[in-house]
Amino acid sequence: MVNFSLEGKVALVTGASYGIGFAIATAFAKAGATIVFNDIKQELVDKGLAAYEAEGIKAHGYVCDVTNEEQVNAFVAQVEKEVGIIDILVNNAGIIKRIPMVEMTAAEFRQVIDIDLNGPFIVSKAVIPSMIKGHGKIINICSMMSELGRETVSAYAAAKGGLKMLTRNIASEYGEYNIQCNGIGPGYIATPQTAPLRERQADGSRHPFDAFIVAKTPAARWGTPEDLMGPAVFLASDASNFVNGHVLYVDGGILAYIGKQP
Ligand code: NAP
Ligand code: GCO
Repeated sequence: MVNFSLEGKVALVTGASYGIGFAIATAFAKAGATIVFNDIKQELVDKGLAAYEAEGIKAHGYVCDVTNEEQVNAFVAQVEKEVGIIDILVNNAGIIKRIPMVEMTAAEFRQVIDIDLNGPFIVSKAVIPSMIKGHGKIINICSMMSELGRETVSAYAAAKGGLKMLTRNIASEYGEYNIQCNGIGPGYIATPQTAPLRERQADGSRHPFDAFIVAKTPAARWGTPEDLMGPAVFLASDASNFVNGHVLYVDGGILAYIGKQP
């Protein structure tokens, strides 16, 4: 029988006070997992805890910046002591800066790389030693920009392209220890991160990018965080124990589609 259950598992989802991480963690909880999440501000951790409680989920929230190796190591040790060994890690925390490359400072570029690529490296490195003793699942939240570029997102695309290859490398290096590392590549999902791309124009019309994405998506809609729940539970469960180094695109078909003739 195929096993999609997460009963008895401890799942850490980084940056999961809201947005995609919150939806994935909620799905994991409904599948039986104990939820651990972090954010960089206590007020957001508190807001997240309240949001999980409203869903009937008793989550464990911690303040931790994924780019700070000392903080991450202390955080993981604290979770292992207070909650248990982490069976499932979702590297979800991430930012984007939409700036034309020639106008982006090196510091801005480095900040995106630090959170979106160095962060997953640091957190994965902290949890793998305990996973090696048993079994582990690592899911990296990649992007359309793991495969495609577009104007103003050079740092983000470089980070998410790198995250795809980090996913493949963790799969290659630790697969023999029964650790599976895969990616989820969401399409365009309606969250705070993409709100600027969907806001109404001054004249009340739709944002041009909003109309563009809907035309580019065979499903003819933006995705929702809920669209990612099933794929995430699949990759976190024993049902995917022979899936390794794969990036599962959950994009409504964007990557398969040349786009509607204007
Ligand atoms: P979001 O709404 O902006 O949420 C991002 C989360 O990451 C927030 O909770 C944020 O906390 C947290 N975070 C940022 N920097 C952090 C750090 N240094 N340490 C710990 N937490 C940190 O984004 P989202 O749309 O849910 O996206 C989640 C992930 O999916 C990101 O990796 C994003 O790149 C990826 N993704 C999004 C889409 C999309 O269309 N939305 C598509 C593909 C991939 P604060 O609020 O405190 O900053
Ligand atoms: C953008 C968007 C995208 C999405 C996502 C697509 O500005 O193009 O923010 O990057 O966030 O990554 O998969």
